Amino acid sequence: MKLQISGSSIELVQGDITRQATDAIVNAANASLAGGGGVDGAIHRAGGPAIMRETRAKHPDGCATGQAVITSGGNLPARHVIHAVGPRYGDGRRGEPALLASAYRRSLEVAAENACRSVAFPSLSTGAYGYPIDEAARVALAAVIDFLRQHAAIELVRFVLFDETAYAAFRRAAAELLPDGWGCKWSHPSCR
Ligand code: AR6
Repeated sequence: MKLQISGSSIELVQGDITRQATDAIVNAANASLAGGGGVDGAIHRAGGPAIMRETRAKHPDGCATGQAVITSGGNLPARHVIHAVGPRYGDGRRGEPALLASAYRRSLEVAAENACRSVAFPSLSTGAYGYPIDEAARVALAAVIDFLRQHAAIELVRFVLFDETAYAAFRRAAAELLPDGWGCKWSHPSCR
C-alpha cells in the first residue's frame, strides 16, 4: 500500500527489513545499544560485526529512549542503520506514545542530517517491548506523516512489517488517519 504525503511517499509492505535497499534502515535497539533479539539480532547477523564495532566506538554511552543514532550498514543493502530506541510498554500512561513518536521523529531527523532520502522502519517497540500493535501503528504513522508534512528531504518512508498481524494493523491505522488519501498504486484486489 502506498500513501502520498506532500511530495513524499509512505509504503506499507510485509517483509524483512534486512533486505531493504533504502538509504537507511531503522533498528529497534535498546538503550545500551548492546544488540539483542528480534530486528536487532537480524540486522547485526545480516550486517556483520562492523556495525557493532562502529556502534561501540561512536556511541559508547548508548542511546536514550526516544532517541536515535546512526552507523553504516555493514554488509546490508542499506547504506546506513539508524538505531532507534522505542519505549517498553507499561500501562500506556508512562509517556509511551510520546516516546514512541519521538523515536520515529528522531530517526527521520538523523536520516535527513545524513542525506538519506529513503528510510525503512520496522514496527518499533511491538515485539520484546510489548507495545500493543494497533496503538503503536497509529502513533508510528501519525509521527511519520507529521514529519513528512514539514520536511521535504525524505522522499520515501517504507514500513516493513514482519507478519500479517502487524501489516493489517498498519493498514487499518492508515485508513483511519488518511481516510481519503490511502490506496495502493498497484491496485491489488486485497488493497482495495
Ligand atoms: N524485519 C522486520 N520486522 C521484524 C524483523 C525483521 N527481520 N524481525 C522482527 N520483526 P523487536 P522491540 C518485528 O522485539 O519490541 C531487541 O532484543 C517483530 O515482529 O525486534 O522494539 C532489542 O535489542 C516486531 O513486530 O523490537 C531490544 O532489547 C517488531 O519487529 C528490544 O528487542 C519489533 O520487535 C526491542 O524491542
